[in-house]
Amino acid sequence: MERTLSIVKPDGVSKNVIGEVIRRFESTGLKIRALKMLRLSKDDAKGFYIVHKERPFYEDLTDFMSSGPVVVMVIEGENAISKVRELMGATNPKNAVPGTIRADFASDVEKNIVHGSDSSESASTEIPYFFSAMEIC
Ligand code: 3AN
Repeated sequence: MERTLSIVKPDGVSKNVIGEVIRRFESTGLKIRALKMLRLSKDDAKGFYIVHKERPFYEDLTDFMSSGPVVVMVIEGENAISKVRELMGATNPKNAVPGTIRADFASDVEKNIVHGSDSSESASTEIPYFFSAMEIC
C-alpha cells in the first residue's frame, strides 16, 4: 500500500472537473483517504513548491497556485504514486497521452489541472504539508 498527495489546481476547480478527477482516481480502485478545499496564500504555494525555487517558472507557478481554491487529497492504493501520475499524463498537456486528465482538460504546462507526488520521498513531505495524521482516514 502506498499513499500519494494530489491537488486539483485552481484551473481544475474553475473548470468544474473536481468530480471528474476524483472519479478517474476512484475508478482504478484507488481510495480517497483525506480531502479538503482550501485557498493557498502565496507563501503556502512557495513552501509547497520550494524544490522549484530556482526554476524560472517559480513566481508564475506560485501566483497561479494561490489564485483560487484548490482541492487537496490523500490517495491510497497499490502503486498509488505511479497510478496517479499515469492518470494525470505528462506535465505538458501537449505531450500527454490522449485520455489522461491533462490531455483532456489542461490548457498549458503551468495550468495543468492536477498535481500528484512524483516519488515516495515527495509524498512523505507533501502529505503532512496539508494533513495532520488525524485527518487521514
Ligand atoms: P509534475 O507536476 O508533472 O510533477 P513538475 O514537478 O516538473 O511537474 O513541475 C511542477 C509544476 O510546475 C507543474 N505541475 C507545472 O504546473 C509547473 N511547471 C513545470 N514545468 C514548467 C514550465 N516549463 N513552465 C511553467 N510551469 C511549469
